Amino acid sequence: MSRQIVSIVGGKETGSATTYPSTNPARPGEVVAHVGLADAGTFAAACRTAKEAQREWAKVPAPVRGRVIASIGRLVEANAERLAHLVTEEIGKPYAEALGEVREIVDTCDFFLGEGRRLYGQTVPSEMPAKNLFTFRNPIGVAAVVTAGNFPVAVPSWYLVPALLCGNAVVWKPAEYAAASAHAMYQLFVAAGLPDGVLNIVFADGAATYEGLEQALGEGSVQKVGFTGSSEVGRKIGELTGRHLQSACLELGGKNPMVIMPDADLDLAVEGALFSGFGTAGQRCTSLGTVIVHESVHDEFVERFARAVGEARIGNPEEDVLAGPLLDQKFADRYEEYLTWIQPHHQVVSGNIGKITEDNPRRDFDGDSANGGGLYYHPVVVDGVRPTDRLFLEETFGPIVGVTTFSTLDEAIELANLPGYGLSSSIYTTDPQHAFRFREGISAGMVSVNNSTSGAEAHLPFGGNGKSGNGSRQSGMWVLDQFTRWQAMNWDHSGRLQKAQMDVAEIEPDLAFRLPQ
Ligand code: UN1
Repeated sequence: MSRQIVSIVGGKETGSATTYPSTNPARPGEVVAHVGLADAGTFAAACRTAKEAQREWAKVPAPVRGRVIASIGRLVEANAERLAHLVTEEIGKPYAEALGEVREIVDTCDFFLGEGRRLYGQTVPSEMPAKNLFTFRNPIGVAAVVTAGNFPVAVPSWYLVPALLCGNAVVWKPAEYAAASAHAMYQLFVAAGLPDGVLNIVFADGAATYEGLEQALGEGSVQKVGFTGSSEVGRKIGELTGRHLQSACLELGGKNPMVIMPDADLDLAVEGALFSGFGTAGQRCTSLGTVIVHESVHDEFVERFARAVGEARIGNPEEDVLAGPLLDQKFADRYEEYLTWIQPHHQVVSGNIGKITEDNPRRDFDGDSANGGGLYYHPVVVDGVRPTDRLFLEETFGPIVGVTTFSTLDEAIELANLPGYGLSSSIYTTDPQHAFRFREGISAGMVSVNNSTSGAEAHLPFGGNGKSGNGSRQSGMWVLDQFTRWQAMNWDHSGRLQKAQMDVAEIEPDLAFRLPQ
């Protein structure tokens, strides 16, 4: 069933300049939603509307805002299956994973509903008598949130929930190809009682969003930009916000390494590599990039890994499959380009590559492959990857994993850091010393031991370094620093002017004192 959806600003549907068809990647002929795209002016106007609404929203006591977050969680829970089916229909994420993604919104609400009753500031002793010091967390104002479509609802909730809880208004620009899922989530949020204008959803293409954002920043109607997407666009957003003396919250790509030590449980490592590399068809920013396996277990690991990949079910995302189709045609096109990075010195150990079709079939495949078919691709494992290869150095969003070898842990850590990203990482080992040495040496914001590179829990800090982000962190209590600014207050009730650093009592020590011999 195809829907017509448009941006909603201040509680009202807006007009749109053009229409974008968001299609089902399992059956690209099927339009999930006709999405009206707004222009830059609409985006900037949404930020002005949000600015207006934010004043009143900030006055609502934080515990009451926390109750709204609690209601959002309940509404999402009560609509979980519907929302998850829509996510599966629109971006091809296997249903079990889509349901997990919806669960992540509820987890985020569960965490932040209590924060409404904390949102702690501090009382701090003063250096002078009859004077008290305090800190307060103030909302920042308006957050413009621009999100990708591989996690069309969970990742946006990491921004939206804490931003709203802290007393900010939000203008949310989701990915066009995941617009119907975003629109459904918007409806659940407003059903919880958010006043008009506190949460606004704007569908727009990248160029209009950038222009609208530039205008809004110039007008002073945006105080924080949250962005999840590519490193390339992240740089542009970082530059733009920097010019306006703001620091964006940037969550970008990854080339996430998995190190396999000679002491690893190889069955566990194979299972971890399979899910890390090919779950969500390799389209998580936390997906596995390169397996860095010790030379002594390389042959055995590669053989078992290739077998597991060969046996994995790819197909209809409504069924019990490891992966469904790629998110959208533009991702399929880009992925086909990554396949051209495979060189003569590489060995593809996983079988066929490219799109699954009647002429390029896959065992047990039950997806639609006739007449152009769904955007299904063979999962690819490339052995013999070298540190100078593009396949080793650059993110390859999609179902392709490289394999390389090492001889010492130091060398493995160096290889793991070489591409210059720093989102997630993993090590398989049974030796705690290896685990902690790896943790210390790896540049990534997240480290898994004997677990997938993907699958971070919603109440730990999520975020990257290097090309994966600017050090900002989402989730849990750490994200509060993105959506609030600390304010320091001092209150002198002595009835006179006490000058800091000058009118301070001195206690003279006897610094020449020594213990008797
Ligand atoms: C992303 O791909 O942008 O840790 C986020 C994970 C998920 C989130 C991924 N919880 O894999």
